[in-house]
Amino acid sequence: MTLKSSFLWGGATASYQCEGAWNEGGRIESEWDRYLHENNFESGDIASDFYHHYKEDIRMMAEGGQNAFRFSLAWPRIMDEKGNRNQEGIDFYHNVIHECRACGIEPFVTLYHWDLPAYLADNGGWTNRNTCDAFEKYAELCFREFGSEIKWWTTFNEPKWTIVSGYLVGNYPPAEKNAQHAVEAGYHMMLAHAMAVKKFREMNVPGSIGIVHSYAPVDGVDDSVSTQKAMRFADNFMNNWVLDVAAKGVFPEDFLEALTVKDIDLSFMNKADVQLISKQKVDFLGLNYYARALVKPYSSGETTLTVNNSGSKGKGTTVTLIKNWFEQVRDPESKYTEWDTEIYPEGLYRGLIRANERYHLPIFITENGIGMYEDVTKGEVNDQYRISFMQDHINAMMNASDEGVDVCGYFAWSSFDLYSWKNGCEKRYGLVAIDFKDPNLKRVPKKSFYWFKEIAKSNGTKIERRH
Ligand code: BGP
Repeated sequence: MTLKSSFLWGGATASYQCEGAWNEGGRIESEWDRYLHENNFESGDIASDFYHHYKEDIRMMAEGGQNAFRFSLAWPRIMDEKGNRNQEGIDFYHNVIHECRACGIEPFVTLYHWDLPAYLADNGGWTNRNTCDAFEKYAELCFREFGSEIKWWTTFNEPKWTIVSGYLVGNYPPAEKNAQHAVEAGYHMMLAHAMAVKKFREMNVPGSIGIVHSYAPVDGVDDSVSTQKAMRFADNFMNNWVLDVAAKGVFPEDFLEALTVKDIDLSFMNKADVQLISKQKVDFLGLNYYARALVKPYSSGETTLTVNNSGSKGKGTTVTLIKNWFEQVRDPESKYTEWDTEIYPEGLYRGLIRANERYHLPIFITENGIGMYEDVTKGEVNDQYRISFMQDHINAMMNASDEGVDVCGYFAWSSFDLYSWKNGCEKRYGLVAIDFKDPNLKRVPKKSFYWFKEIAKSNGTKIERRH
């Protein structure tokens, strides 16, 4: 079977990771600027400098046969500390959208890809319910400003990773290890999502709205009852608190119960807000797929959550173990990247089938890609590994589509090389190479760019099909 003719083929980016120009055009400080500057970590101050290169980059997408571009609006560029509009920032996004349209590229917009304004972080960030009100105002401004130009909207990118990393692993701002705060912040993010969807409906914005989730389909090491229980804990922790809420309006009951057992105080969940959440359902799901989660029952030890942000130097240091719930394990049969990410295309196929069974919604693959070290100084990067990775994952997606899953688009992460959170610019995902040491940030398409062009132009028929 072939994919629908309206299928979107593109690349994805995020404002902080690609724009640079962190203190230009009236942009205020974000939580990430402050965190990376204060700790002297590699930052996205310049990144790919998309702010000044957007025309070149968007034209290149069109030359690469792409018909869509996923990007995020930066809240700190659009609104100042008093909640007033920043015209220069708004104009920038009008220009980006205009360029997309001029090149035949469908803009696919994320409202929030992690760049929380720093002044809101100072007041408790997502642990403070006021941040939900501020987000609603920001979303309203975006809908009013860009509503007539955008068909595809998403509220949040990956609530799961930003919350888990920010409040449990402690490797993203606000760099805490505090389970109570993690739950409060995650809940408020889902409430803010629902408030934005409500506003979208009330304003009769043309187009559709969804959410983007970092989807980790859960597999178990065996079929035992204890493994199945561990899988349910893992699924609630990794997926359901975002997807069930966005698609069905409910928090999984057994998850709330398990949190209470862990002494989490849920009294902040007030009735009116829970009711508001229950009424706001998305039109579609955006799923970012990098890897599945293979789990076994919890055996011993304290809760440990660590992420490898050091590449080959930190290989094997990633641990996800939640006391009394589950442990994530490595599959000895699988290949892993230098950053410990399993390469497992079948997980995408199975995950899509499950998501379709549970939610019956149209689905976009909003991110999929592989992070590698690459020498971009010696002409075209011959990234055959990326081509194989994408070939296998697009094949998996098409197999799911053949079985009736309504897949509407595929976005490669990333359109071009950009800044990777805490990993720096040397963890490369792009279809286009950027030499970050070159003052002009020269762009050169990689081999995968040309391969993807043929796939997009053929609407997937050039994928080598395997079951
Ligand atoms: C997703 C994020 C992206 C991007 C990608 C790759 O979780 O939505 O922003 O960064 O993963 O991850 P990383 O940069 O950590 O390798």
